[in-house]
Amino acid sequence: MNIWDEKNECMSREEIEQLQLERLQAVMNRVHKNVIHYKKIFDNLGIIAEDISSLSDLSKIPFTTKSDLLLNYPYGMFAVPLREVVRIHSSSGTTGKPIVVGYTKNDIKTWSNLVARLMTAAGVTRDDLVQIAFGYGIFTGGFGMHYGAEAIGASVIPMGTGNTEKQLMIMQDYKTTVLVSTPGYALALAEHLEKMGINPNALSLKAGLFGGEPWSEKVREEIESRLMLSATDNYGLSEVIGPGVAGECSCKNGLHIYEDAFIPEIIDPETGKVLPAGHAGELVLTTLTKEAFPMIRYRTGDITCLDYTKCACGRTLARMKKIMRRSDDMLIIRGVNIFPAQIEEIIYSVAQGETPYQIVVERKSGMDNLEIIVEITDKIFALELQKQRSFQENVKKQISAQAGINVDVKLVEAKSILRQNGKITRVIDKRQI
Ligand code: DLL
Repeated sequence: MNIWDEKNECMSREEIEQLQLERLQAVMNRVHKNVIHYKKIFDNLGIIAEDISSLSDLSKIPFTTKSDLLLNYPYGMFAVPLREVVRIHSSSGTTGKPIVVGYTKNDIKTWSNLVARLMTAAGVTRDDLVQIAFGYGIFTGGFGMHYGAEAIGASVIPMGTGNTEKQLMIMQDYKTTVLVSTPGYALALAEHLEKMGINPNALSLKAGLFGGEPWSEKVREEIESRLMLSATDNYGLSEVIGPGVAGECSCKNGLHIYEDAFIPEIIDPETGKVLPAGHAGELVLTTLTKEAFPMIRYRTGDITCLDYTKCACGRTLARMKKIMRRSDDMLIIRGVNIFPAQIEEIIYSVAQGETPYQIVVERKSGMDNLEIIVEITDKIFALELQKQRSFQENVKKQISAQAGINVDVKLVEAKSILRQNGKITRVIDKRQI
């Protein structure tokens, strides 16, 4: 079994912990000096890097949350001057403004190597043709996976998202061996393949690297049998680096977390208390090697649990179980993160006030679909068809511009959305992961 960085992926537990402690102290010094947010917190609590003499001392430091990032929008959490930043990506905030993350030249190298590790673990080699069907742009998926595949020396086909028929044509003609996408899009490709009457055995796919959204073992089996490939999971988030935080090896028994670059902790999402290994809770990550955008104890909102036993592949890194769910109400639609509060803000602003609505998420022909159902009230111009249409268009346009996804907007009669105890359930998610 190939390992990209044997030195860092196969250390003894003592070696990993020693390296983590040294790097943690260094990153604490850097953020204390360069990030006002952390300087204030450390000074208020009287904490300096030397107070952290073992990894268990990490719990003395408060968490960093999405709201801290929003309060410091856009560049307040950067630990280097902008002139050192060579790349900017972003991800959804809970409302209004997005989260902005930056990378120095070194960060891009670090990131590429982390992604090269997960790709190698999933079986990718320099002989592969890797078709990347993630968005290239402000989302970290496309560029993140692209640079990792190039670091390995594989041939990359930077397809981007959508255009399913063309994806399949290229897959057939160019003899793609590795597919990189969300698991949802892999299912959509499988569905289209069947519709076009193409036998998956006629493709050259051997591996599929899927991430960006939660998926189950059942979905893995479905993708593997419909696309005739070996499917592995990989995990990451923009705030921490993008893809490249953790990935499965061919044992498919948990995602290896690159612990020389990140310290994982599991906490009780209610109390914030650190939980022992094996207990499910919210994953908290501290970055150890990032220059532009270091994060100390970042609350990911993702629920999982950790296993520190050695894997049959030889890696000694902790493994996290597949993400089970979120600790908050974030939705992931075709790989894009959406907070219901973001959508509500847009609906109310177009309606110029509160108005009854419901969000319904379904999977249609393998693709996530988000529909917003809005009751027609005076605000939405009962009886005025043209104005109703312009309301629908306006909501769609603003959600597309602010959240980056296309949605359907359906208008229904007043009082027709089901209420329980007088209240509308805001989000109905009918997808089964
Ligand atoms: O989704 C980074 C990424 C891209 C990871 C491509 C893997 C592949 P964000 O847009 O910031 O970054 O979304 C991060 O997506 O907190 C999880 O809730 C969810 N997520 C990402 N990967 C997985 C996964 C990218 N493998 C958020 N399983 C995270 C479950 C995932 N959820």
